[in-house]
Amino acid sequence: MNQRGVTLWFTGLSGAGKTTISSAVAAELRSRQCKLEVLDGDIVRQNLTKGLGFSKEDRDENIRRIGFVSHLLTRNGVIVIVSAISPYREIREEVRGRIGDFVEVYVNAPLEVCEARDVKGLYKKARAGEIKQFTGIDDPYEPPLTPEIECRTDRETLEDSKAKVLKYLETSGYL
Ligand code: GGZ
Repeated sequence: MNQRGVTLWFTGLSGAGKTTISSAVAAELRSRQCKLEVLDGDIVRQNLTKGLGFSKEDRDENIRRIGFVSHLLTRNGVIVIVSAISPYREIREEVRGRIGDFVEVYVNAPLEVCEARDVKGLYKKARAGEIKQFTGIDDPYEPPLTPEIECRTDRETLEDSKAKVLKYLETSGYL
């Protein structure tokens, strides 16, 4: 049977676990021979959206471009895995409306937890004022109100989160 395309959109604070969960899901889907593409904020910003910063305008532009590519891929039967903070609700909803087959995954860990993890030392720099407009510190994050999936990474294991996403794809007929 032909694979149905869908965009899995991972949103959440820096350090919440978006890349970790999305990579685990991607590995599982690859092992099942699914057609898939991964668009990770970090990588996308070195290519497709190179030169954009972190003002609201630039973040929205970043998300709009990622959404555009995701749409093209999704309508061609690809499972697209996006991982981007995407802090603004309105633009996430705009992208959802455009793509249609859109699954929002809220990767949720309290700011204190993300900050304690501080894998890349960015929170420390943000607190010191060396990075401005850092999400959660001096820039907003608008949590999804009705995400299809929520992963509480401070309370559940990576296996739990991965299983939730896969189960959703199965019960919704994407797998
Ligand atoms: C948030 C920032 C910032 C600021 C650099 N605010 O955890 P990371 O390091 O690896 O991922 C973050 C990434 C955010 O890019 P996105 O494309 O996901 O953002 S958005 O969706 O809002 O457009 C973080 C790093 O870049 N980073 N400066 N000021 N994150």
